[in-house]
Amino acid sequence: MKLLVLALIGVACASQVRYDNFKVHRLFPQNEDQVEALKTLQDNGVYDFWSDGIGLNYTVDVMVPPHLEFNFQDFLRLKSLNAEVFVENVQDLIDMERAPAHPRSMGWVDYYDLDEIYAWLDQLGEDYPDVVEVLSPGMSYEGREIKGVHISFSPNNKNNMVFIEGGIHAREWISSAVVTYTINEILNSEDPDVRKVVEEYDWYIFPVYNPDGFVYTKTTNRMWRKTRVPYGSCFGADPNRNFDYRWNTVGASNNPCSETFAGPFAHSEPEVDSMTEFVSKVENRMVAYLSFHSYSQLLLLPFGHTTAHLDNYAELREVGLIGMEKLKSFFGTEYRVGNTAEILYAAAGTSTDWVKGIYGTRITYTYELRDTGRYGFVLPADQILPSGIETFASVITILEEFGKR
Ligand code: 0X9
Ligand code: ZN
Repeated sequence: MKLLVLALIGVACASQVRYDNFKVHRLFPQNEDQVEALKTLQDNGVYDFWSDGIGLNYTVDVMVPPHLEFNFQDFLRLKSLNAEVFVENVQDLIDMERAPAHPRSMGWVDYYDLDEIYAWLDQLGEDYPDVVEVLSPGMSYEGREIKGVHISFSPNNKNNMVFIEGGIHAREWISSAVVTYTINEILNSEDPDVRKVVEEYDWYIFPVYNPDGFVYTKTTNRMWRKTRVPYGSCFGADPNRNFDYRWNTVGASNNPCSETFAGPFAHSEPEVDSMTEFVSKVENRMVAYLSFHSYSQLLLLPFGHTTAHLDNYAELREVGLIGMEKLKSFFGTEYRVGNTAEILYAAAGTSTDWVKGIYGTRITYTYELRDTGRYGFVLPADQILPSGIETFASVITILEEFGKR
């Protein structure tokens, strides 16, 4: 309890602490060995013990953050402790105290609608007025905003900017979910190693690059990939073939009915046009550009039009491998690392190729998130949190590694 109070006081001035998916477990120690183990656990300060007394005649309530849930379960098993989940999501309790701002609170236990994601972004702007600026530099064909956040902990970080884009392909829901998870961790992680890294950077983060397509996957066709611009009898160009670098030279189609239709000309899609315009205004401050897709568990390096190892391929690969080791350390998820054309297929006109090709940004990666095909694009919601945890950690490791070089 004391810890929690201190934590709350500590950050109250800066912003609200959030407890999304923090569970409270109620434990029933039945022998002295279990009591001693719990006391030791309390002493090491990792978990927040909501109840102060630990003894044979007491129940013990412990709050567990989502990223430590697995460790905690191990502990329970090791000590044969009887337990039940007492509170499923602490943030829900906190939200119930306040008037609900939007229908569902973001918790990474489910895939959310565009309105919910945008309401959450707006709420962040209100909750963190000194740190979060809500932006909507982009516009979709059907007139939806492409909303994102600029997170800045210090004006000194201005020229150390990381740009993150998710949801460029509509059906790849896990991408938008991992990107919102990333925003949440940047703002709320209490891990000192994470804080050190995130607070050294300025962040521009857009979880839903293709909002028309995203909405269409919710209302009409779960498997929609492209934009929703009408082209004759078919709809949509592939936004990730529409960028103006080696546009439509390989791995793209001239057929508007194809899933990889490059569009009638580069930047024909309003989403790509407006967002590239925005990137061109901030690119001089950009050190990294990360694009999130699914699926296949790959970390892709430019370029997509050639298997040649161009630019800083070697360091991107080296650091990428270190990042993927970190990613694997949580749940054993394995990624392959390499040039797009080499380990996936040739594809020109992608966002990261454009950034690397036109601006030469040093750190440029495309993630193909979970899984390897068992569920494909329809990744079960219970994989959102583990995907978020492992992916975010790898991003931090990658930035840390580049920082050392
Ligand atoms: O084909 C794509 O656009 C991406 N794969 S997906 O299954 N998500 O559609 C791969 C893009 C490769 N990226 C770069 N060349 N940068
Ligand atoms: Zn994709």
